[in-house]
Amino acid sequence: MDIKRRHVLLGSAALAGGAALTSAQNVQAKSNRNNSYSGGSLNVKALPPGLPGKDYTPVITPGGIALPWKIIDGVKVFHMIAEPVQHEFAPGVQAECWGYNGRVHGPTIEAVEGERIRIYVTNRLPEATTVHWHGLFVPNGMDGVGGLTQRAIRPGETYKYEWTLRQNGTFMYHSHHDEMTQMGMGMMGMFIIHPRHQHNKIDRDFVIMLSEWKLEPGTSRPDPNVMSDFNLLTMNAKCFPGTPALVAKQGDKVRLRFGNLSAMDHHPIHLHGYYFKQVATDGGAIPISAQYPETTVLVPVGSTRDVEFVADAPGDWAMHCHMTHHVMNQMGHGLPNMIGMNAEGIDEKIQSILPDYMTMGHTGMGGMEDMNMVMPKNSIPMVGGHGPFDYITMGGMFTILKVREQLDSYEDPGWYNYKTGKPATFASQEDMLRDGIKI
Ligand SMILES: [Cu+2]
Repeated sequence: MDIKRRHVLLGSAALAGGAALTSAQNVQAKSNRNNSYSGGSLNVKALPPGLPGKDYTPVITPGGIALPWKIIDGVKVFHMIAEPVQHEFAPGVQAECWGYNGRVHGPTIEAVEGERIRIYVTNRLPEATTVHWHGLFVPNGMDGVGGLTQRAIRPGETYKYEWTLRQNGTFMYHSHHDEMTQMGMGMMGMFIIHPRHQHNKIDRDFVIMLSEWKLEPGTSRPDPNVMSDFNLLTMNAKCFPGTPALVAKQGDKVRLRFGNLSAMDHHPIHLHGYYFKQVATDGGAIPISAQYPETTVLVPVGSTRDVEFVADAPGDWAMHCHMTHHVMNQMGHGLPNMIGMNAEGIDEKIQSILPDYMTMGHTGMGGMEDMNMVMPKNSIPMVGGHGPFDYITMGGMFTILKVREQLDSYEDPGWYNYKTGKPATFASQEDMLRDGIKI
């Protein structure tokens, strides 16, 4: 075979390969054509960078920030720094976690479909790391899986990821090297891609990452090695009473974008006072005909879920994971069951040996805040914080949607002032007599 012939053969093989790729891309493009999320060809031409206020309305990350960027020659450029971070989960409980750019979790990356982006990642951790762009259509070499698609970024090194965004929606990023340790230490964040043309105007667009941690009271670093006994359940790495409220004005259209990168748990997030519709997952938009009303959205590990509703009912509405152990803080798990136990006389007897002894939990856990317990260092009560009427006996994955008739700003407006819909209160004798309620 002469050299010319070989060239022809190589050329046609390349051509055939090229044709096959094109047809596979067509299939993918077709399969994504029915919704606003477009997959398909890797060879898309980049569009100019989108600008906040002009091309999109920025999302809100309660307790967090957006990752800053700059535009260099038409490319949106970000710089992430993986590093140890001193983080506060709630007043009184802190730990040295691992995060990005001085934050746990990392800042929210916000971009626009069609943009070309370049993300530098500098590693200031004591071990190698990578960043995986979860749910994103990337060229394979940008996928960030340590060992598989790249050499892991060693301490002190800076790597560069670059591609053109070919979809829109709610996505995530996280370490994909020594995942159990690095994700257990906090190395994750949300990645939002706005559509190039905004058809659906949202007034309040909240981003909430769900995750879970083990922080033994009295210690100063999360333990990523546990498999089931997590004791800090967080929204954007905060547990109640440290979670900032979500504030909306009556009539605002609200979107909640949840992501879940917990180690081992799915989270059914329940909103009081409303129903919502699930409008998208990280796989794409859900057609309107397939959306149905719900009051709880299950956010499985490794997934995102977008829900939308109109905030038409004013008040302070609880929003929380409905797994009861996920609305407890440290030390709420694995206690001996004392409910119904007769503690009379026991305290005095044991106090003769242990002066600080107090039997707890025999009437339930709701009164614990009154006990003036001496708390171990770096820990918080297993439930709650002070509310306007009483102690709120929830912790962990709990926050409050505050909807107000009037608002001058979206700063936390404080507790709801009941003009209508008065709170439940003592039943009067007259009421009970009238309704035949005997006590
Ligand atoms: Cu949960």
